[in-house]
Amino acid sequence: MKLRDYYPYFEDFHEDIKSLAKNVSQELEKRAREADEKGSEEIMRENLKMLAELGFLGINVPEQYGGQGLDERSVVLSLEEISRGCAATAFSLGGHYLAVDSILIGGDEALKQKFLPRLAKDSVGAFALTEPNAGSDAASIVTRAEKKNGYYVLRGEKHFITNGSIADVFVVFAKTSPEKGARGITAFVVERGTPGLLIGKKEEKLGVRASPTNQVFLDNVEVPAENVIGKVDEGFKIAMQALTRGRIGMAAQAIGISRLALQLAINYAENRMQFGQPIINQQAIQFMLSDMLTMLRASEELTYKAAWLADRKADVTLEAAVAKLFATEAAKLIVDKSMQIHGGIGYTRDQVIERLYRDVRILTIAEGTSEIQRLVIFRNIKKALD
Ligand code: COS
Repeated sequence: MKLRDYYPYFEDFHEDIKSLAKNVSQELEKRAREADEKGSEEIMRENLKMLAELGFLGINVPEQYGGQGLDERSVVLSLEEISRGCAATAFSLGGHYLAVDSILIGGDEALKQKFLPRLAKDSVGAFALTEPNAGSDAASIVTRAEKKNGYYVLRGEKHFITNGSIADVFVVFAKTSPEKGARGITAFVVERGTPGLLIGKKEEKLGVRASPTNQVFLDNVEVPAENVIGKVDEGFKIAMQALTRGRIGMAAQAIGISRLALQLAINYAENRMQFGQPIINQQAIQFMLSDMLTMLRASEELTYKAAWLADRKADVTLEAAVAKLFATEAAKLIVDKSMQIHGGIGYTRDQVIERLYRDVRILTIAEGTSEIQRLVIFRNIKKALD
């Protein structure tokens, strides 16, 4: 099926992006099981290297900084296809994009020139906002940044940092004016190897196990003032804007997982014989499959539309939240139904659906829980009805 025949949001070149991403996804799929079982950082490094060589790390970085200069729709199609082959790799790529987007959104020319070419080529990014006591309430972070002789000295502790152990470039959010709440947060770029930047324990996760998640400690890390992203005290908005794009990407990851779960369910139902015939002949199974496709179509529509609006430079805070909420919750249901169709065998490690069941669970939590998406939607609800 050609995208353009079905959705008005795409142009011809998007077809090429999708097929390139599909090809690389097939490669990633070959080691997805091993990566999951071992929780392998090494495989993730190799996967990201492969993606880097094909230009995916810099997909939305303008060509003048060494990237591909493509759009949000290309990001969506890439994440969707990659997630279908290896959800953990798409999750790490999404973490990288949050760092890239923070610099794209808030960085001045000098900062973009300093970091984007590396991030577009082969450096992996991480986005360090969350802290032990600041998850959904992101403005309550307590990591401090104090200015001293042309440097900012960062002190604090970050938690659940995607790519922590493999990132070369960290976007770190810290309080510069603690008394000012959300209006007192600044974004910094911190390079791996900077004294005092310490990577802590790797979390043993339920799913997306090959995507490393770490604690990150900032023990009096001296960051040059030129590494401030945008203006001092204005970092919270950069975080929110980067997360808005990230949420469209999360919705895309949900689509990739949903599509695979549906495909696996159809294949299984066509081949599984019970009561003398394939179970796909049973109306109960047919109805489940129909519901799954309906949810998938709705997820696609919301996600592609949000990306298309983002490419038109519209404010997509609301659309990103709607797409993320719907697509990730739908993915959870779709994967669950697929497992139900698989029956007992689906509950075993032998089946891909067992991995998807674990991988999908993070999507309604990361980059803003479903409850945070509802909060964002509610705050925009009147505007939506104008
Ligand atoms: N785009 C641009 N600016 C935004 C914004 C957005 N999407 N959301 C908020 N802002 C701005 C507000 O306009 C406000 O600006 P002013 O000070 O100029 O008025 C400022 O940021 C503070 O916003 P607000 O008062 O809404 O902040 P809250 O503390 O209420 O937090 C939520 C808002 C809950 C939406 C935010 O904390 C959030 O998204 N939390 C989830 C964090 C998350 O996704 N974590 C995942 C971990 S990172 S992988």
